[in-house]
Amino acid sequence: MSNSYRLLPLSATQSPRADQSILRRFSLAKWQRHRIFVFSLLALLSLSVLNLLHPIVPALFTRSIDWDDRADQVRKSFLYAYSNYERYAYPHDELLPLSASYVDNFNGWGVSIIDSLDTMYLMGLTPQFKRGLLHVAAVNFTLPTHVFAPFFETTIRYLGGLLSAYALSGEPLLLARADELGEALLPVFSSPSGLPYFGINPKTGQPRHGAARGRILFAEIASCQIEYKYLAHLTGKTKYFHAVDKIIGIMEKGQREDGMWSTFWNTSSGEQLNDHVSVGAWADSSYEYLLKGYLLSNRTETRLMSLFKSSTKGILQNLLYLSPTRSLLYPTDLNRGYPSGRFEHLSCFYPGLLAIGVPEIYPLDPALAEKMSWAAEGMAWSCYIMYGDQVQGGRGSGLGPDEARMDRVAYNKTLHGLGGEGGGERQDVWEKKNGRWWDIVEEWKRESKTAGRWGKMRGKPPGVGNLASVWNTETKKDGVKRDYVANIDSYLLRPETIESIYIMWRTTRDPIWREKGWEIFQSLERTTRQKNGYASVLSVAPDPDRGFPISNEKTSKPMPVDSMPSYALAETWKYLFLLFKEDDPVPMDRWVFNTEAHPLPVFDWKDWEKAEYGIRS
Ligand code: DMJ
Repeated sequence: MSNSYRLLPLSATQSPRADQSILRRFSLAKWQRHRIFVFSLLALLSLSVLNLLHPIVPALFTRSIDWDDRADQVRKSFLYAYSNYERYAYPHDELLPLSASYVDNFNGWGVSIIDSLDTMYLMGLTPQFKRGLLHVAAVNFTLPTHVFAPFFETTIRYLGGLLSAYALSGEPLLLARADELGEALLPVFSSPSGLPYFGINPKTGQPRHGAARGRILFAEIASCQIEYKYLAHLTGKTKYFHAVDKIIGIMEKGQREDGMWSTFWNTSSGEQLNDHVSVGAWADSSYEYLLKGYLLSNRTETRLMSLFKSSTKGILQNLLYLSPTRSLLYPTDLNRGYPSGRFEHLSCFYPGLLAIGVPEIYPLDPALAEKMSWAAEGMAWSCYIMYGDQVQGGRGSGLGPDEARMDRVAYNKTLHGLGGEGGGERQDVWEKKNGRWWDIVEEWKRESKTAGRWGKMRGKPPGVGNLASVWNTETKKDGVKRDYVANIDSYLLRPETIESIYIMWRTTRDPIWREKGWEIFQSLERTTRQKNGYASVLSVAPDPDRGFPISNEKTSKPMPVDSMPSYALAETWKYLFLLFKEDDPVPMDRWVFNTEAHPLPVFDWKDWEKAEYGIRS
């Protein structure tokens, strides 16, 4: 007879005295219950203490992981990529890892070498760095008269690469060549408005429009600020400063009411040409350089900060949306006010930028800074999820698609339309607002303030917090809606997600970001490593039944593409290495990364420079 059977009638009808053995057993059971209660209490207490300690002493929780060893594994991986470049492609622009050959797609000046110099310096790859210097000494920054250097790419990769390697190593040759290149590119600003042309012939000084004649992208307008201003400071050449600072004046005048700028501009007139706004392709780094220019000048160029603040507010209010089921927070672009629902890999630099901006904005606008920190965390997590969803127990690529199309709630006339229960909105109004994060957060703030004690908000806002990855597309295996389809399914060795993960780690010290970065590094190794280097892949998301749509049958991996872009050497491996390295060789309070991950040092303008450039603080 079991205890439980005998105890039941006791509690219901019998006196405890009636059966001493039952009483003894009951007492024993009571004692056992006490013990369980005490143990549970202790366990709860320890969990709470651990939970309290977690953000304060994250090192306690990762002590068993040798992060420097992981940094070393990244270093070896970079070395594998670069050695293959040196073997099959040196001194050309980029390695073709499948054909063990090369391509000259960025002026033929050896972009992989110059883009890699600072990565090699930081990783302590001295022989490779020295061979890189020999190339810098020998390279001829010239082109046949009918060929034009693209200004944006030449600035961020070559000029940024030379300046950063100079700042780290102090090697005068690097500055001399940077100055020579800066001079050769300078006639690009000779348009009537002062905006840069698309390209320039460095020999003749002849500028040229891009494929869309007379039109330039917003990203191409201002992504030269920090390179040219640092060069102005190093050389004392005021023309460098004035050429790029004029663009800030044009941006100040042209800032839209919503705080942003259009993606297409007329080079000659300096006017904006379309009603399309984005933080992804066509726009990204021009927003980035507002904050970074301010920080590089040791917070003295305050006009850059006010543009950064107003544009950040506009972006947070207008471009951030939540997916309907998983509440994935993502930035999208607006066409005439309508969100496209596109979530680009390129825009995954943005959470990192916000994280850097939070302490800068806080003294000026604490409420905006609070939203920035939520948005940074939520979007960085969504960017990671794009990778995490493709891991699929190690069967998938573990890499994020170049672009996802996010689900949105479809307009339902009865529910959302005129006379319906949802407030009655016209379809066009609904299409713009449905899922807009700023409005949802404002609503959440109002509601949780009323619900919470002492008017304090409870929990994390919508779109913020860690989500689990989903195994497969909806209803196939785990039955969870993903909320997106990968509509550009390739992974091009891009850095943006790793960049934000790195910044989230440096700013929050939450080890989860390092763990996620490690997961991505392992996916990179598994999916993109080839016999002669690393290769982009055509497709990251396999169909649960049929595997990768275009796959390499021998390996059942996604089909590789014959390309190893120089930005992977400059950015992807560098951010991974710095994420795991315990000692930080480029602390964020003293270094500012250009958009190609080339760190430039924060500097103080001299008095004469302040007077010349009208810098007051
Ligand atoms: C890089 O060349 C730079 O980060 C640029 O700003 C945009 N993206 C590419 C890599 O994806």
